[in-house]
Amino acid sequence: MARLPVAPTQSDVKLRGDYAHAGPDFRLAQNYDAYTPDEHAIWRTLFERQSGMLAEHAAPEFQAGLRLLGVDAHRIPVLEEASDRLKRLTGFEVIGVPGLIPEADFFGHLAERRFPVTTWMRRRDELDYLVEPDLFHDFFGHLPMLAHTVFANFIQAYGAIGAHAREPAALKMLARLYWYTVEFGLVATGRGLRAYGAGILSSSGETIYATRATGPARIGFDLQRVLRTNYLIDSYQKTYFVLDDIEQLFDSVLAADFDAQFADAHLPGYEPDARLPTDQPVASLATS
Ligand code: HBI
Ligand code: FE
Repeated sequence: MARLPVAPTQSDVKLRGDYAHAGPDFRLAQNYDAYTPDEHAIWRTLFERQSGMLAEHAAPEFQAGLRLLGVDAHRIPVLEEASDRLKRLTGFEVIGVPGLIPEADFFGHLAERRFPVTTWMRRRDELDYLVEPDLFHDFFGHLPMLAHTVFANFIQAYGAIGAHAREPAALKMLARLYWYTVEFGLVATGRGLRAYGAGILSSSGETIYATRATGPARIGFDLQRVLRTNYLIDSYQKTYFVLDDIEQLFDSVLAADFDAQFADAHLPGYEPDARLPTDQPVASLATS
């Protein structure tokens, strides 16, 4: 799965995308005919593996979103087709990008209801893990939830907050929020714990781990706690935050005073495995 560096543009990961041909806002045309038969086959392998896990592990909103997008298991999706569908559903547009892009550009796109999707596919020796987000992670992991209006509204609001935040400490807090929700979020349902995070649902190992394993802590979502919690980029998470429902995410962000939160951004963060007396543990796991 893709594990994003905290500050992608300052990381020493060598980005492999075609940045030379991207536009000033990092847009890159998909160049669909350049995908090889093996790349289509890699898509199919990943799609079949992950979609088989959704019924028992994914939030109902994610499953519904994937159906609404009408994705074909057998070939790499055409971004413009998905974009047309998503635009009709929630007004979100899909644009191609070479990979990780600078935070300011990323936030700017989200704030304008555009979701950037990496155009290249991982190699066959990277089915289970890669450092950068690729097409499978971005498309399969992220687009289904963007077919849900409240979630789409949350992403736009998140982008708008980020577009106004410039201090590195504030960006660090926003990265934690994205990480623990959009990438690694869980939600409680009447049928047990389910994942809605793209980092979880684009990884077969973490899909099981996040929803079933006894090791990690699962605690009730608390915006301030999330904004202060450091995360791990090269292993499964030690802590997952659980929403009561998707609306809670948008509501808590709408109600929050981010400037007050950012004022504390210089304080040391909680460790990824911190356990606080105020944490509300969620006991139920995924049930089939
Ligand atoms: N760029 N393409 C892409 N995808 C991301 O998820 C992404 C990014 N740039 C910055 C970024 N994420 C992070 O800084 C998040 O914390 C927002
Ligand atoms: Fe992602």
